[in-house]
Amino acid sequence: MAPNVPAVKLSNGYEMPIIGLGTWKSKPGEVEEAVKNAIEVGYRHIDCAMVYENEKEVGAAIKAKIDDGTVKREDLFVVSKLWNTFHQVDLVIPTCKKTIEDLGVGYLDLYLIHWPMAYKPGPAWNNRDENGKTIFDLNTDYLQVWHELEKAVDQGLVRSIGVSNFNSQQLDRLINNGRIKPVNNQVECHPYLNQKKLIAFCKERGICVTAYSPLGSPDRPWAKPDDPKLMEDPKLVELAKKHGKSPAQVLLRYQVQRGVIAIPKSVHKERLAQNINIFDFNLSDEDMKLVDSFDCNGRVCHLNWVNDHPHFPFHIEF
Ligand code: NAP
Ligand code: SBI
Repeated sequence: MAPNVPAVKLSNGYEMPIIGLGTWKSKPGEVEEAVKNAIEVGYRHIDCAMVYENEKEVGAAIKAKIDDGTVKREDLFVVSKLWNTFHQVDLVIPTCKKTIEDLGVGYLDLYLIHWPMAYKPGPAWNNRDENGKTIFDLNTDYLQVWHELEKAVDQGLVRSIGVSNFNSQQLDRLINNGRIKPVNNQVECHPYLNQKKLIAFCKERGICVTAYSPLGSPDRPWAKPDDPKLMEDPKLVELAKKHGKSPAQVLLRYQVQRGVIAIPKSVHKERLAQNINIFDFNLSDEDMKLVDSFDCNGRVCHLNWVNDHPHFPFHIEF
């Protein structure tokens, strides 16, 4: 039977399921089946982005599961993100509308600024100069982007707005200058980068946190054979054995037990089911402390190739 997934209440009253499906790297040819299977096994939260180049296929799967009566639109929590080449004020609302159109969902439950860094618009996701360097747009500030997202709420395109990959200073700048408070910050989070300080900071401000790459993103395109593999960490494997669960299940249970939303990606039905079946066991305080102790600044989505952008988020501690 599909588990009943708990939800986190957002500061504006909407509810966001604590486990969602990640869709980055899910190929257009496999993501449709993955999303259908995910809905089948109980997922109601889907994490999307225009830059994943698969929103039409995700949308086809959502439509299929609404058409066959498995879910209604209002049962789903659909998230998408505005990519860095669409930060310019006249591009934000049209880009949001294109995502809604591709997903075929009518409105988004949550729309995020994917990164605080604006890139030059153009045909590519990263428009590069003759040296292969991403061209930044230094005239567009994420605060202007935020004001456009506020208009998207006013226009009924999106129910909630938030950010991704924002640091504490960038969040406070939005809070102090915006009309609407961000409800969510989606950041890389797993035991090798447990984000304790950023999570506490967000909590104090009523902002919930979504953990991306909660399994350590082993399929990230820049992974090297010798990089540490979180799911194979011997201490984690031992803890998983003790609970009769998989390492992935322990990683996800760790997040939900600390009130953090997690969005594992998989295109395999058995893993999709495994990753949402985490509500029938508990990690003890001692187990949680052990997992906390794995923290080692092990960021995998470091984007160090754009670390000279003035709004690069990872130069300060959190
Ligand atoms: P992840 O969810 O940490 O890991 C995905 C990898 O784990 C895939 O290789 C998947 O393989 C494998 N996997 C899934 N379940 C498993 C299980 N039970 N046992 C063993 N292996 C398992 O990585 P991610 O895709 O980087 O992060 C998740 C989502 O977060 C993304 O898809 C995206 O939606 C979001 N994200 C957002 C940002 C951002 O900037 N906002 C950045 C990164 C990620 P199979 O698919 O083959 O099963
Ligand atoms: C992409 F589509 C291409 C590159 C890339 O690198 C950083 C991580 C990221 C992102 O920005 N959001 C993701 O889900 N993955 C990504 C996505």
